[in-house]
Amino acid sequence: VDLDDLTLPEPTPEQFRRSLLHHLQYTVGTDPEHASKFDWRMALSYTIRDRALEPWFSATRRTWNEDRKRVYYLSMEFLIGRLLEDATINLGLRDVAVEVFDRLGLDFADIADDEPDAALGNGGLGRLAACYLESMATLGCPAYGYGIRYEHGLFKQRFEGGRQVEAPEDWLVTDNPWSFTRPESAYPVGFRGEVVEQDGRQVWTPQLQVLAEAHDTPVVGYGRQWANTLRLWAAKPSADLFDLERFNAGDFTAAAEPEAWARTLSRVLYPNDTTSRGKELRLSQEYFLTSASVQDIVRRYLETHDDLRRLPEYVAIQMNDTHPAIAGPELIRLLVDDHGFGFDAAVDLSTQVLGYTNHTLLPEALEHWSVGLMRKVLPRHLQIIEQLDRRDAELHGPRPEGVGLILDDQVKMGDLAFVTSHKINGVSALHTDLVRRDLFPALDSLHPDRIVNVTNGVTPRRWIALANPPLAQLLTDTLGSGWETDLERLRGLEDHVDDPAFREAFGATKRQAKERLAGWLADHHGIEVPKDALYDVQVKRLHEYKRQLMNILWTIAHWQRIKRDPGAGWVPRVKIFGGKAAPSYDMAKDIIRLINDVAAVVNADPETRDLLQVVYPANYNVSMAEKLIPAADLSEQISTAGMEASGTGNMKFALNGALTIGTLDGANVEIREHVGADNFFLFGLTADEVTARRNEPDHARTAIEKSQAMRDVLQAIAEGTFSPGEPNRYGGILDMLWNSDWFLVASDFDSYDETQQAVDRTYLDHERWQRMAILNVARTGYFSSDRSVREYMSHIWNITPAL
Ligand code: DL6
Repeated sequence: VDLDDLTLPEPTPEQFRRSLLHHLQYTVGTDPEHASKFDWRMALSYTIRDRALEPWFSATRRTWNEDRKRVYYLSMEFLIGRLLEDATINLGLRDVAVEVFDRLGLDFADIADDEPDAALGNGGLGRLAACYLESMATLGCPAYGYGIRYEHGLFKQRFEGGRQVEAPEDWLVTDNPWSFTRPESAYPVGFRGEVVEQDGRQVWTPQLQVLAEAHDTPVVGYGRQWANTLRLWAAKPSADLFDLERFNAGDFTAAAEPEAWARTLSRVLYPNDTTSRGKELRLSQEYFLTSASVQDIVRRYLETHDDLRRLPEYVAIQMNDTHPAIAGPELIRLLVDDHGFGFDAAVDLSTQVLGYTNHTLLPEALEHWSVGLMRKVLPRHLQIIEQLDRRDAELHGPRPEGVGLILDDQVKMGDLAFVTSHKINGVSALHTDLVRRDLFPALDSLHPDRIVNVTNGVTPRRWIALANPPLAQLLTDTLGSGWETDLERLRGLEDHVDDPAFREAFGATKRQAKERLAGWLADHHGIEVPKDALYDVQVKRLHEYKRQLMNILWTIAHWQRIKRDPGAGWVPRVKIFGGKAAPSYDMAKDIIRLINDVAAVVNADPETRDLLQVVYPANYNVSMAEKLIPAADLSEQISTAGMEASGTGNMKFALNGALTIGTLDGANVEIREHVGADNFFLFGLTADEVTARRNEPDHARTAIEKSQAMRDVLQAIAEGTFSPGEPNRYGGILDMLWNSDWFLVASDFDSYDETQQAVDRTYLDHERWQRMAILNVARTGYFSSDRSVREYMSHIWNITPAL
């Protein structure tokens, strides 16, 4: 077959229109007169998808023909959001699509807005994986993302009486036009059972077997030269799981139980991002993803090679945190049990192939599995881990207390990932230092070359071109095209910072984004906000270390001050919050309720209404972020220093011209270095000061007693100002603040307060603010995920891109 015959030319508007109408009729099965928004979206998606297939096929063919090394990115989460508009932009078809819909009397943006978010992730780690997939495709790095095709992604959030209520998310309820089912790519994944020794070999006979079926989504790079694959595994019970004997005996429920268990493996995303609860289902999900992926990787390699010893020349596997850390033992198992390798050779080979990214130091997020559970679920893997542990002890002599893969009957997944990887990376310079110093000091001194830093990045295609078209247009008008793939070119904006016309144009892009957000808040959430206030935004998962609590306490302090002196020339502010709390995280849910309670009181106050408003649109997700971030003037990055590994929202805001109020935490440190200390609102204790402060007895009480503002706020809460008739509603929060305050809200409060006042003063100096905002955009090109992916390619994966 001459495949070139099938190649689609770059469409003229007329050809695009014909394609669209063709799909509407022949794929969706309707006509323009009767088509709903959904029908149009599907027709558009198929039209765009047709064009994505070409770079997808050609990249795949080239990778095979040139026998290229591939990267395999294993992640339990891919927070990809919507795909349609992103693919349209990356294929260079947005203008044509807008024009065609215009001619049809329809609005492209409105159609694109119909797409549900693919919310297959909780937050930072999953969104980072999505940015990296897009950058790998843009750079021509042959890669597969491997994940789970959860039927239900991250829960939907709504508020009832200010409280978070969760409902299941159902992105797959309607057709997913982006996904191709590959029934021929299905792998058995075994669980439980026994290991017996036969002729000196260990033979594992699993008790349960589940099939992992591949569903592929093309990920198109910007400039349509390359596309990679996101392969998501869906769990299907293998035929023998259905117990026909029991069924025939009339016990229908019991007969179907193993089948139902199998399906749960890809049923729901675990909704916690920072707590590892050590549950059997989670471990099983992690193994399900990992085993299917590793089998697929080895199968693909063996299609064109016969010597597994050369695997590291062709395969790099990146473990996105420890969730897929069972990849080491799994690869070792395949090499030893199925391919006749000796244990040491298998370990050496696996280690050369694997890399591990650490995304958190929070103790509650560091995964460990009890030996008992491991033995039950993955008995052969436990043997391998024990053998690895013994081997490590033999190689390195007596080990200090606490060093080893198994401690207190728990398998430590971070240590396991470390010893089976050739490189371990943190996600910002500060975080990597802390990983070295606090998390893996002993392993680091044994393997001083293994820990490296790769500071996170975000894709400018989604976070500027898609999310902020007016700013993107201004960048193109000012710098020419090309900034999308060479973000350091933003530096060129510095030449224009003194030009009043440019500053005016820049200000206009922010105004447009604010108008768009205000319109959306009114239409979709029934919230009216002024368009000319300072938009002060904190959007991210709810967690005590991220300190949304400090933000809302300050909001109360600010409200009290305005009330005391309403005519003092205040800058009107809209305080915007967004984010979900893990369903079992009670303190975070209390904080959500407090924010909503404060919003209700403050927004109803006629004295302050024009000067302060608090809004918290429910169900924050990627597509909401795309609306909020471009409109922000102030970006709240206020975590307790030493606790936020990197942050990536901080980068998106700065790239969209918001100024940061932040601590010296995660990538804030590097953002500040890049934009310059004068263009960043710094406050708070440093990471080392945090450690020292925590050791001071009564630090919370002492700090509160020193702060009149904080005392006034706590008193108002205690009096029930925000919970009329129920003054004790926030007793838990107050008790925590007075008596423990691990996250040092009280210690940092006054510094935050002073810095917020500096924000107001600066905002009043319009020109100064504008300059600072422009310099933030100009100097944050470093935080493109293209730069991060290039660093992974050269420091970890040892791969050269094809483009
Ligand atoms: O590296 C991506 C992202 C960081 O930017 C955040 O600072 C960090 O909190 C986040 N971690 C997670 C959950 N961690 N685990 N496991 O999302 O990673």
